Amino acid sequence: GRFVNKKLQDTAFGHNAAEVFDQIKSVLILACGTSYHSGLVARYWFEKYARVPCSIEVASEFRYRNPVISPDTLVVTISQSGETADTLAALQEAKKLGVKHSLVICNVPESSLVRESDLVMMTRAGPEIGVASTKAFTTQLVALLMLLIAVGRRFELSREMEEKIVSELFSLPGNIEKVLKLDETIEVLSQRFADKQNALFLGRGTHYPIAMEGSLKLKEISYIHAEAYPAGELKHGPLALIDAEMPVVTVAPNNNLLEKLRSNIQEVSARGGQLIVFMDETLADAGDENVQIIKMPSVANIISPIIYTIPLQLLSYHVAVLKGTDVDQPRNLAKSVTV
Ligand code: F1P
Repeated sequence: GRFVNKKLQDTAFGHNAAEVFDQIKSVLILACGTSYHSGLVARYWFEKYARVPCSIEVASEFRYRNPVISPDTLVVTISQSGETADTLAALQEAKKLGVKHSLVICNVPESSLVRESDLVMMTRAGPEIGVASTKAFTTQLVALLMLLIAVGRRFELSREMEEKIVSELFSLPGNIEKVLKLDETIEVLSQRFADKQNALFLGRGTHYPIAMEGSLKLKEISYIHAEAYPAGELKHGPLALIDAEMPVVTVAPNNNLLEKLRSNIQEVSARGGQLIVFMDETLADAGDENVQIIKMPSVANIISPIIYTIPLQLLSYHVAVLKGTDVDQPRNLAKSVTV
């Protein structure tokens, strides 16, 4: 989009953005559902790359505990529709508690959250036709990377990292094209899910929220009970569930957490669990009878959450099509939850 230029201007977020960004001491993210998951990824980014103190909560819980919040916090709401009642109520609660600055990442310009926020970043993903957020999610992540640059500059984001983020953003279209070529492989893979009642998703670091999002998509459109765990939590309970009837989807990009993830993969495979591992092509091996490896393009850590989301979305889509559920209009769900 038009905000991705070499010199990201503060004004991309609103005319008084520079003034706001200069004052803030921390970031608080509030969102629901898929939008909450993009916020979870952003928390890793803000803290890891820029040392911006960042907290996040599901907006639907925020107002029930009289949160302690400092006025120089930037409240960032994230919402595809801009009409999610809980997110709106959380923003209003934050203002009541004295917060002075708010920013929304949103896909609908004429929405309530846009009206109620000081600063705005439009995702411009185009209309989300289906109920379940998909392209809204990946564009939220892009918007959050741009916010990381704008806010992070005032904290400890290095010049080098800033340039890296910009150049990796430019690499996204080409990498996404590559991932979309996996569509047929994933369609075949989806057959392994159609008769299953449960599935588990594992990830670490920024890819734990991606595992959460993969599991939410499977629930929303394929009606398969799915849970996501940080891979390290496997041995603290969920391992008891593993058998051949529980496919385990693992997101394993090329980063320094991969070695730890490998031992989790062995834990599952040794118990007869069926593993599907989305893995960087430069590291992928052949797998074994219990482990199916799907080779992903090798990408920089900073953008891999965006890239690894796509095969998980495709997987839910193909499982839903196989099961004959309505991909665009899942039962019981509304496009924007306004009550
Ligand atoms: C939040 C959300 C979506 C989900 C569904 C119900 O919406 O939980 O993530 O896919 O549509 O609402 P929003 O605040 O991002 O519009």
